[in-house]
Amino acid sequence: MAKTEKSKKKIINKKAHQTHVGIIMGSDSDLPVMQDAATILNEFAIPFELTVVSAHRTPKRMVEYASQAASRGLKVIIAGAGGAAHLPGMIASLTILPVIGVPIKSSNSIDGWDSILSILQMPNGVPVATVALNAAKNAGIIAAEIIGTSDKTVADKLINYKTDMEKSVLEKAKNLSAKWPNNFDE
Ligand code: RP5
Repeated sequence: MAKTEKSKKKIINKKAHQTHVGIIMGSDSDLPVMQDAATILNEFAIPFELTVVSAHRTPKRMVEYASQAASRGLKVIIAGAGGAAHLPGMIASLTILPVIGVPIKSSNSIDGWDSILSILQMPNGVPVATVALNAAKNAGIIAAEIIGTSDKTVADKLINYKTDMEKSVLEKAKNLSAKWPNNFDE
């Protein structure tokens, strides 16, 4: 292999090791929901990777992804799927990394409960931290909170995020009280 090719490969590998969160989904049709996790991780400047891994259509890829995740330097996996949503649970069965599951209301969902229960009702010993239906943003925030336990920069960003959220709600309450006075805020 030429020297430049070798060093290019080194740079790519180094980059892969810096990735802290793996966002995976059963199909690219899950992306409109799952991209909310990517957006919030970008806000917190947390490096992530995003790809399709299907429990049913690419079972070998799923086993490989889960088995290599920790040694590749990932700290958390966010897994989203719809319908018979086996991806998060199967990933959790193959890694000791925390797995956050995002139930998705997809084309093969009856009403979303199928996805929720497939991800939520895991047996003892193999937990999946399950967020609400389509709540990929919250999955991203939990991932950031996990990273934030050992990364002060991320922890500080989370504190700012929560402070901004509080300010915005207090502002809304203030605006409402101008038209709808309440004894609590008097
Ligand atoms: C699930 O089936 C995927 O996670 C997706 O939510 C759903 C539909 O997939 P496509 O048929 O759109 O590829 O495995």
